[in-house]
Amino acid sequence: AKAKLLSDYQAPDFTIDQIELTIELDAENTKVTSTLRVQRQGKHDRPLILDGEQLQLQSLHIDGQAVPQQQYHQTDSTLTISDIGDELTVDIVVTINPAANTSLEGLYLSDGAFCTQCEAEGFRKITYYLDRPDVLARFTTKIIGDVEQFPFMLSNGNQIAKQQLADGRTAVTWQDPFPKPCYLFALVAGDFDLLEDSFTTMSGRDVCLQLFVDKGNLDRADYAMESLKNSMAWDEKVYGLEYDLDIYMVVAVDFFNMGAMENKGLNVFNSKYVLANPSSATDQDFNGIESVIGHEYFHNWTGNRVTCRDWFQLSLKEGLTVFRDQCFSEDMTGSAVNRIDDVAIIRSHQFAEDAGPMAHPIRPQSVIEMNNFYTVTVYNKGAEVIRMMHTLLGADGFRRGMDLYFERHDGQAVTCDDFVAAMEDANSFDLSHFKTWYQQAGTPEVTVTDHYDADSQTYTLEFSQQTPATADQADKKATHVPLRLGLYDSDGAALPLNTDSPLTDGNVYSLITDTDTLVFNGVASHPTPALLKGFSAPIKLSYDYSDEQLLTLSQHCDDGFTRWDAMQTLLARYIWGIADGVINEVPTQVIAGLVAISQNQHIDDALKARLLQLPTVNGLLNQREQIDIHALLDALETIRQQVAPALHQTCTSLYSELQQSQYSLDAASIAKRSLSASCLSWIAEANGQQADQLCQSLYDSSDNMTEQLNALTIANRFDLPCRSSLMDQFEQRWQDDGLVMDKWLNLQGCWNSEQCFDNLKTVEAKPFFKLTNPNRARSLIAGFAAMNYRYFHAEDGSGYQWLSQKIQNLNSINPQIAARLINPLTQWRKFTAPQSIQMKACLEQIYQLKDLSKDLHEIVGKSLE
Ligand code: HT7
Ligand code: ZN
Repeated sequence: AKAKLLSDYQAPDFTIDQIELTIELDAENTKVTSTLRVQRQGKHDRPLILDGEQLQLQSLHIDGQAVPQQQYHQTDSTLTISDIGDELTVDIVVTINPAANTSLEGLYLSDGAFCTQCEAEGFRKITYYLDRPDVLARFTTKIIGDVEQFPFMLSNGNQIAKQQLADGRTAVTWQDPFPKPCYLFALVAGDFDLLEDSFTTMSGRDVCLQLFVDKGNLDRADYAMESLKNSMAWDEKVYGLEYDLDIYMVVAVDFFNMGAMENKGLNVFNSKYVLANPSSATDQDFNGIESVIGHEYFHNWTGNRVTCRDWFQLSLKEGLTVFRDQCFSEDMTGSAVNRIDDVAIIRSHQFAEDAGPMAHPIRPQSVIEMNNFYTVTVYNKGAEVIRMMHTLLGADGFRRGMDLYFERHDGQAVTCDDFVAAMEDANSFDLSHFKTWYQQAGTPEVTVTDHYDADSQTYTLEFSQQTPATADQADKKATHVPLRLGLYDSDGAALPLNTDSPLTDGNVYSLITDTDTLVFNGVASHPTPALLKGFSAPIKLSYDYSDEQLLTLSQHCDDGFTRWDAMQTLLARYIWGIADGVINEVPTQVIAGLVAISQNQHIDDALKARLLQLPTVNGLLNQREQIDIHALLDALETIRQQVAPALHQTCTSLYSELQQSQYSLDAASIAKRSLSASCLSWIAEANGQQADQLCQSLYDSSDNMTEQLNALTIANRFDLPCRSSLMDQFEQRWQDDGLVMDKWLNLQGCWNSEQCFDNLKTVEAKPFFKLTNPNRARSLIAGFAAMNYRYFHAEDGSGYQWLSQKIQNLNSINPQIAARLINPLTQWRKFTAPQSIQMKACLEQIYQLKDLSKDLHEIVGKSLE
């Protein structure tokens, strides 16, 4: 397949301003009739080329006349109609087979319910159309089906008619008043339980809220509904944005490739991001629901009212909407740890992508399969880029920019440049240099050195920046890096920042050139600098901190992220020292620092839980090249064993203090459960027998999934004696509930045991494991390949072969999921031999597959280049 280039963008030759769809539901033979009102754009005589895949064309008419065969031409992916006028009505009838659609793109069946997924290019699997986001049409959709089987037949907008047909079927018609690209089209038909509520907007309109869930799941729908109402109120309060239709529907389905989809007025969700109650879902699941419900709701303005001109602009809606959902979650929980968790994703996943074979800027320049570009770079680094603009302009300036963006572009399909221009124009702020972030892949590396002059009481920071070459681009330019700074004395007290250089609000310094110097005056002694407070830019920062400075920052800094970052830096230093064989032991003052944190009553529980965690393997992998993975894993084990005895006593008493008699979902209770899990894991490291008893009794006595899963996770990680019986009890209790069994599958995947391969075989044969269900497949496969480092990287290559086999199976079932799950193999260049050689051999084998999907072809091809 050929790559498409951003630079080749051309406005469409034709537009469609109105589409009438009639969809007659049938599992194997759905009939789709469409009437398109088409207009030629500009003066040209080019033919109308519609997109379409896996469609059986039944008839084609223009302005009521059958089109003769010589006037049209079909390929696998297009329908070309020549010799047409400037304004025409095209009637098309096709048939499709939803039951055979395991790709979960287009119209498919999810456990008996019809459901669509059209972003990015799925509408072309439903009918012939101009399947591109800059063609905006008003949709009227008639759904015809058996009302007994499908009591709910839903589409975008408002229901305008319902009739019983002569043949006994029912027709329900929906009309969406807002013009939209076809990727926002949705249809759902099935039998559901319905939770209804309402929201009164700031202008006093009542909006009906409907949440459709699988039968019997109403007791798991309340939190999603609450989150939806909170999102609606938040967008009004923070951005003055009100919902625009009279009805907002959310449907939860079990078979879904991603988290959710923001179709206008009819969101379709992976049931994982809707269904939760305390006994079936963890605190983390509840968080996920709040953020995904918020995310899809916020898309109504950032994505739907203003959409993307082309798919290269995906970050226009995704980066911005992730930023908005992150701010929403921060406001809801009021906690610093949200930021830490967001940064952990960037460091463990996005930095890897930036350094790997699929590196791309947040606005990619070349794409083969669009589905491969729904990435942590476009989403999460994209959100960091928006956050940097927020940092530079301040909250009020950013809001002015958003207001201008909507004033200029409501109802349009636009580019990232249009967004930045609105921010610039609303604030008279020059972001032209900042725009490198949209053009350049790779993680900038900023190095800082300092110098203190006691005589003049000046403190000087010298900055230099450099972005390493990435797979897609060799030459890099300096970019605009906002660094939020702080200076601290040896007791950790914040010092005033006196400098002649301009700092923007909140002590933000802009590093713009390759090198620069910043001088602070009136500094009484050599301070400790904090150079990236709040992770103010998605960069790697290096400064040669002493252990004492890191301990000071971790104990006292007024920024939660910096405290966590300081501890992580300190621990990583000794993990690498041990892995490299340079040292054998962690210095006692580092261990004492951890103990001090565990005993510090002024640190809130949520932050303390994060401060007591060791750096993750993924995070560490992004700090070096050519890694001996087993040496790194051994070093992590060594450091755990050295630290655990010192933390044992405090963790034991903290653990018992943290036990709560009653379950509650407020932030303080969640923080207690989180810290209690950190403590339990240190106890397990120090004393397996004690942990065995604690896990067993926590599992037995707890009434909520968070604690039960904490017990199970620790039993599994440390392979405690209670593991097997707890896993069996869990299976007995939840075997009919796929969503809950995903947790169990994930634990089986990451079981660090010699029996793990035999165990995988047993687990794959379980009736609840289905490779066709993305949640099931992901839980087990990613549990193994992305979390079970010891056995995925087994010396004999058997871990790589296991993954490779799953990928080969998934290639024909669901290419999108196969392309996501192959990721750990594509990182082969990171590792030393023999791992790198074995991983590469698996990729080469996959590359030879007959019928390799476009998705895998692009990813595997690039990783072998
Ligand atoms: N805008 C959506 C992106 C998406 C998607 C969703 C579900 C299944 C397949 C998908 N492909 C692309 C999700 C979002 O960012 O809100
Ligand atoms: Zn999104």
